[in-house]
Amino acid sequence: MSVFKMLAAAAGTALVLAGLTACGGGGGDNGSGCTPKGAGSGTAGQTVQVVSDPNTVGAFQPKTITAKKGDSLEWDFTDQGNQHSVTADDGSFDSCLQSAGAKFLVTFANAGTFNYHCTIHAQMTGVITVS
Ligand SMILES: [Cu+2]
Repeated sequence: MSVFKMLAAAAGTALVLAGLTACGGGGGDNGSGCTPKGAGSGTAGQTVQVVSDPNTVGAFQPKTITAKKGDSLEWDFTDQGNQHSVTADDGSFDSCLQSAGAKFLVTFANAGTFNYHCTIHAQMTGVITVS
C-alpha cells in the first residue's frame, strides 16, 4: 500500500506542475511548436507534388528538380492519409506539417543545391538545384 501512496503523491505533483506550465505558456503557434518560414509569394514556375508512397509513407514528386535563380517552386500537399512537411536541411524554409490541400511556395534567390526533407518521415527527401 505504501508504494501506491507514493505513486499517487507523485501523480498529484505532476498535475500541479503541468497546471503551472499551462498558465505560463503563451498561445500563438499551431500547437506543434512549428512556425512556417521562408514562404514566398507570387507564381510558381514548377510544382512538386507531396504524395503518399507505399514504401516511404510519403514522397516528393519529382524528387529532384532544377530551377533558375529567382524561380519559385510550389509544393502541393495531396496525401489524404498523412501530414508531411517541406523542411530545408539548412533551415532556410519550413512548411511545418501540412495536410492535403495545403500549398507552400518558396522563391530561390540564390544559386546552390538545397536538400530538404519531411520532419516526420526520414526517408522523404528531395533536392533542388538552382543555377
Ligand atoms: Cu512526411
